[in-house]
This record gives sequence, structure tokens and C-alpha cells, in this order.
Amino acid sequence: MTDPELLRARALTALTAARARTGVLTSSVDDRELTAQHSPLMSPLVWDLAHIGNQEEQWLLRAVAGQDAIRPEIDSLYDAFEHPRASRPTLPLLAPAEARRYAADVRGRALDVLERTPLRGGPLTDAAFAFGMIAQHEQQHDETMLITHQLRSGPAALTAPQPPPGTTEGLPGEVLVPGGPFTMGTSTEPWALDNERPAHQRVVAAFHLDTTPVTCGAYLSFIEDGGYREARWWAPAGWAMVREHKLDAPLFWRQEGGQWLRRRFGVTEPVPADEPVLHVSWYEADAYARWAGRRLPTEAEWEKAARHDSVSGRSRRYPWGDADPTPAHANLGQRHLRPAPAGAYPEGQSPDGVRQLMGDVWEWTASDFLPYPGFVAFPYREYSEVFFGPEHKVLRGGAFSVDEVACRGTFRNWDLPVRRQIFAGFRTARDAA
Ligand code: AVJ
Ligand code: FE
Repeated sequence: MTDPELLRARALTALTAARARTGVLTSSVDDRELTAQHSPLMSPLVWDLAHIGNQEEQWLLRAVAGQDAIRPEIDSLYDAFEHPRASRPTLPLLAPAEARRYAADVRGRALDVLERTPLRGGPLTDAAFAFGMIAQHEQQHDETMLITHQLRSGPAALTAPQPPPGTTEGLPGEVLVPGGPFTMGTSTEPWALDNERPAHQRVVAAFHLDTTPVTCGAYLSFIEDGGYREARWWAPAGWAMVREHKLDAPLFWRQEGGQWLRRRFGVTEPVPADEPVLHVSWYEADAYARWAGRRLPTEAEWEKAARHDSVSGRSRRYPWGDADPTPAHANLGQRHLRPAPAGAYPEGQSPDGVRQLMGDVWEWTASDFLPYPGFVAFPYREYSEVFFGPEHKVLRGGAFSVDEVACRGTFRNWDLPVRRQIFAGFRTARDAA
């Protein structure tokens, strides 16, 4: 088992990094904006803040340390299943100053618990997992809050340095991923969530996968070829969505004087042709792939491309190997507030030469969100299990918006196929042979 002091240090680092990001996202706008609803799809930012504290209270202070509730009366306000997002602004939520105080109070106590609790690692029931789960949960809400920032109007509130350059020049358009069995999922990754478990064998036939995510430039060709006007490219429900909402481009794009512009975090700019396309629904990704004579990869194909090393025959933690991500491997952690151009991050490529599998944009897959054989819900059914079924599609690989604690080769995200506000793009595949 791992050294308990190392487990403690890892938990402390992850919790501290998450809270620093939460601080940036909740202090870069004023109190009025924190309590406003910027979109019916999202909570007010102040809801996320107190929900982060409330989950930490429930899972670290009460479940791990056996403490009594600090404020039992607020639990139901911050229960995501009791109140849909659109209704949250009408609840008697904690005001910004109160929410900050509450989250800080919980954190102070959680760090005391961390100091006193023996950590062993290993099974999910060990406290080491609970700390990792809470750090991930906060980072997931930091991504949710970043989506809210993207949806708000008004001048920019967040800034970040540009991502590294990249080019597809000299790269093949697609890569052959060999067929055969591989190990999908994990039974050993310490902070992997219930839906990533257990490790099991899957057989995938040989297929070709795009070397990089589909770019805005390629997606523009689909638009200009009348992609949004032809039913034959679309799944029936996708075509209905296009008609009902009169869609003609990704979310946040608009045309002006013959030029496509895109608004991002309060700044409008020309659509960059070499950047992975972002803010497309599953239906748009699926339609583009059909138009291109290709298809979306299945979730198993995506994971094989990202983790399988044909030399050792082993599945690794990341495309580049087992080492934790560094800024040279992938665009993660809101370090940059946009994807890097296609072809960036050569150090992060897979053994077969697939680039940008981790970070930059979440990638829609063809697959429904379903449990792996042997799935056991932990710590509660509402984390993953209640979402299993054909209505949610799986996204893989994480985006610039996701921290590395909430992203790995086995990590599974899911959403409805109509969703466009998430930081989602895609890449395409085709059968070999
Ligand atoms: C895994 C991103 C779909 O935001 O609904 C946050 C993560 N779960 N709080 C979501 C989550 C509970 C979840 N996603
Ligand atoms: Fe949550």
C-alpha cells in the first residue's frame, strides 16, 4: 500500500488546488452576478459554491469523521436532485458572504479530519478515496462554473495565457489502431470513480481514428456544404432539434459580413480554423461524421486508442504512459481558457500517434452511458448509476476546463445528446478493412 503521508499530501494538494480555482471563479464577478442566473441551464454561481461546501460536509465531516451536521437545514437546498437548476435562484440560498464562510468553515474542519484520519489507500471504502472524490467533485463544479462564466454576458471577467502552438502539417490525418483485446476501466487507479470500475477485457476490431480532434475549419466545410440544411446527415432527433431551434452553427458562433465570429468568455473573435471545434451537441458531431463518410468512435475504441500500448500489451493511465500529466502533456486545469490548435502537445501523444486525447476538448463518443460488468455503485447511486441508460452519451478525455484530478484515461463523462454549452468537441473514426 502507498505511504500514508504521501496519500495525505496528495489529498491536501488536490483540495487546495480546487479551492484556489473556486476562489478565482467566485471572486472575479460581483455579488449581483454571483446570485444571478446567467442561463436556465445553470445554477447561480453562489449555489455551486455552497453545494461544494455541503458535499464536503456530508462526505468528509459526517460520513468519514462521524461529525454532526453544521447546518442540517441547508442540505435540501443544495441537493441537486431536489431542485432542478432552473429553479435554484428562487431558493433561500446562502448569500455570497455566508456561502464563502460556510465553505471555508467546512474546509477548515476537513483539513483537521485529514490530519487525524489514518489513510491506507486501496479499496474505495478507505478515507483516502473520500478526499480524492471531494477534490474531484469541487473541480467538476469549477468546470460547471466555467460554463456559467462562458454563458454570462458582459465584459470578460477571466483571463489566461494562450495555449502552446500546434500544427497538423506533416501529421497523418488518421491513425490505425490495431484490433484485439485490451483492458478497459480500472480496479487500481486510486481516485477512479465507481463508473470507471472494474477493469475488464474488451475486444475492439481494428479501426482508424482521426489524429486530432475535428477543427473549426473542417467543421466550417460541413456548414458551407449545407450540413445544417440536409436531413440525410442527421439522426431523426437531431434533425428535429436543428429545425426547432433553427441551428446553423456551433453555440456562440455568429456570422457577420460573411465572416464567422465566436464569443468566448466575453471576447468576440474570428473563428480560428486550426482550433478544435467546441460547443457542438452529440447530434452535430454525429451529423458531421456521417457527412464526412465516417462515424464517431465508440467509447471502447476511444479508450483503447488512449491507453493500450501494443508493445507491452498493457493499458496505461494516459496516452503518454503512467506519469501524472504535466503542462507539456495536455491542456488541462483551466491553465488556458481555450483549446490549443490541432496538432499541439506532441509529448502527450499515444503510442500510435494520436494527439490531444487528453485535454483541449471533451470528445463525444458513439456510446450510451452504461455500467461496466461488475459495476458497484459507490458512494451513492446518484453519483453515476441513476444516469445509466440510452439517454446519456459518453464523453472522453477532458477539456481545457477540467483539472487533472477529474480526468484520466479511464474517466467517463456523460451528458444529453442535445447539450451544447459544455466544452465538447469530437473526432471521427472508420472501420479498418
Ligand atoms: C460527471 C459532469 C456529469 O456535473 O452532473 C457534480 C459531475 N456530479 N456533482 C455533473 C457531478 C455531482 C456530473 N458530471
Ligand atoms: Fe455536485
